Amino acid sequence: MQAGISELVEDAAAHWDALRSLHLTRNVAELDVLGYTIIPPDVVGDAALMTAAKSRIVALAEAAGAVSKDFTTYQEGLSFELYHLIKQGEVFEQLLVNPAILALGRYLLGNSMILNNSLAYVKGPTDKYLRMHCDTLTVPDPLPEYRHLVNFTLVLTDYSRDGGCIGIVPGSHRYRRHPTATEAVDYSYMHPIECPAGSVIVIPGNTWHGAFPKKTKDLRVTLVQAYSRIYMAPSVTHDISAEILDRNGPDFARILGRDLWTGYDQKGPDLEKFAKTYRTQRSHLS
Ligand SMILES: O=C(O)CCC(=O)C(=O)O
Ligand SMILES: [Fe+2]
Repeated sequence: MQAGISELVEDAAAHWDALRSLHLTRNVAELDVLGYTIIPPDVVGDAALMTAAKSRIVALAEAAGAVSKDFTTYQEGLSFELYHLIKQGEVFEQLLVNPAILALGRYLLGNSMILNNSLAYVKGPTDKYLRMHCDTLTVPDPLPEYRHLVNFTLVLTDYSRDGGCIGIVPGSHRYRRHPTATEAVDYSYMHPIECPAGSVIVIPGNTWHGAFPKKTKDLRVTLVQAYSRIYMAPSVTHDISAEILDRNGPDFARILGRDLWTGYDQKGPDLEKFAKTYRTQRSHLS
């Protein structure tokens, strides 16, 4: 067998084993047909970490003055945002390498996937919708058929329509374009994603989504971990302290770009790292 083909065969078998053993095959079908999926709490695991993440995010938001801003930020319908959570608590470091998230993420983005964004939202009552958009903000139409970026939304409080949950247009990933300004505010096709705390909503970058107004008085709390293929410029810095890298394993370091050959200086690239690029060129699962 040719080297390139054997790599693809190996990659396919390894991904299928991981997806099957973690009970994620149904999610792959939903991603294909609907353009999103919900990983249920019992498959996500990490219940204690999710609860701890919620308390930490609310405390960070309050310390950042969220209460006086009614939990809003710069854009209509957008909740109070916190940035780069993995620099703000060990709990976030651990959730970054959740096994179910890694298995689905690597199936969608290749084993070489890296962290693109790390965000948290705290949303209070609002009568505003968050307008619909695709998360591949920097990719022009026509959007690519395979995934460049995937948003893993960790649901830390129960999601309901009246509670201002995310809304998704099922099947919109097939349009392979961003919504127009008119389409972005036509919420009639937006389907509420209702699910219990502890779930993870998987939203690949082509899928149209927004959020509903929040009629209930409590806070909606969300952690977003977005991952991308290696050639997309990350939204957050990968400059993470040695202390944080040392206390986490190799998966963590890889997601933070420590296997990338790019960013070299006059000494040139690390050839061992550079060689791995040829594998990703041959298999979109690598
Ligand atoms: O959680 C929400 O309200 C949606 C935010 C959003 O569009 C995103 O995380 O990409
Ligand atoms: Fe989004």
